[in-house]
Amino acid sequence: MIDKIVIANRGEIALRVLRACQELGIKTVAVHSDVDRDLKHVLLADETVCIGPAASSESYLNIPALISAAEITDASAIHPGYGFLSENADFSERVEQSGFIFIGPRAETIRLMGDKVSAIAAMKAAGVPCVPGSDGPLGNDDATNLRLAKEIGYPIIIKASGGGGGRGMREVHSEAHLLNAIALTRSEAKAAFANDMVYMEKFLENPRHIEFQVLADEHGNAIHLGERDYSMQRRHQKVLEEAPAPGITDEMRNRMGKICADACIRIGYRGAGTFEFLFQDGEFYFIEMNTRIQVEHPVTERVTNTDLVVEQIRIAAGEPLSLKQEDVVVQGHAIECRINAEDAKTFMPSPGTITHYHAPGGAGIRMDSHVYSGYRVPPNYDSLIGKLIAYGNTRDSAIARMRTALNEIGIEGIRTNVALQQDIIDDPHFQTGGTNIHYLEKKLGL
Ligand code: MV4
Repeated sequence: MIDKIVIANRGEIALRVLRACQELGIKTVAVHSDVDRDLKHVLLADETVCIGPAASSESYLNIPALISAAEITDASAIHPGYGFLSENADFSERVEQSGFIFIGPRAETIRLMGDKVSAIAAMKAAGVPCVPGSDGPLGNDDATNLRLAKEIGYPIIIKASGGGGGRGMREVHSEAHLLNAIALTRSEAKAAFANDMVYMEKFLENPRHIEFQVLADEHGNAIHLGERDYSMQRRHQKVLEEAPAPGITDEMRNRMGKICADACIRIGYRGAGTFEFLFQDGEFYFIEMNTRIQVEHPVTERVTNTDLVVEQIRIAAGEPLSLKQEDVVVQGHAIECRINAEDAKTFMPSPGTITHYHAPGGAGIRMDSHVYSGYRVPPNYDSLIGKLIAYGNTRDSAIARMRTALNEIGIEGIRTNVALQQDIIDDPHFQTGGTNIHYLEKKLGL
């Protein structure tokens, strides 16, 4: 049913998708920009198509060029990876209208989840616990908004419905600042997202960020694959993720996972997805749903012994899920360190030629990376050059293996964040587990 896939992405995720295709006996088309001819997956793909110049807006975000690439290679499906067009409902729609399979949810689902007000309303109706808030968009009546905030109780947060991932939000700590904050967030949202809809939530001051992985097919089956903790972040950039989340009991996992899987069935979800929650004082609060495969999917794959990209492709081909909920067992512990080409002090990208590359190995180690000795990291894209995943029967064993692997990794010629990752792995609070979303920024003195 799917015999050739266009990989509409670059870097490590393009290589990850290519490997899944090869395993399934599916032919691959690598599309690339002018500066990406030497990407590892481009060298390994069955066919390649140059789709434009270095600027993403003219290549990896160029919808007509991507659809043309599928047409001229007679492909059957397009995998969007993460970032770029992966959560663009118009792209998904145009792919399907052109007669290709979009490996992801239906356009209407992407649209529903892209708009945070409609996403929260759908989840609330499906029985998912949400943050106490305005239950819909804020109107323009000042008295109503002041009363609403008082009822919810300060501090509150104003968020843009078109935002997400940390864009378009403003905390409000007292009544005196409320109306101005609403007006500011609204005008910023209008400029950034061409959508001035905003909503209000109780501001949770010290939450952890915990997300549940789900898979749903077109035959009414949906399962969850447990949760990940990705509280270790700096300026909304995740640095390290792990599965399972420290301190989450089997009872909590099963209860919340079932709520997410049931919600998938309720909204007619298809494909891989992630429910993002804030977790504070033992309670989960839904904030957003991601409709793509995520960067950190390998930690879930490792602890559940599954292949999420293979499942995505099978679902897109109309096949039923290859596992049932009772087949999913969360076993052991996995940690992922994102390896970035960046300056250790300024966090600015550090592109350039990798003169020497040596991947770590050994028991329980997986390195997902597209780089090799002699590869030049172009300055045009994000700075992720690899993901190092360590697995152990226990969290302590995963940490010990990660420490060994970080010490073994060899990347020369560019600057990386390996030393930062070593510092986190050796941090006593990280070792205890369960640090909140503010921990890393505080540690770094920001
Ligand atoms: C919040 C919050 C506190 N209370 N919502 C930021 C990213 C976006 N997905 C939602 N975000 C937040 N929403 C309420 N009601 C705090 C954040 C937040 C955050 C969340 C996850 C990871 C890092 C974060 C960093 C700053 C703020």
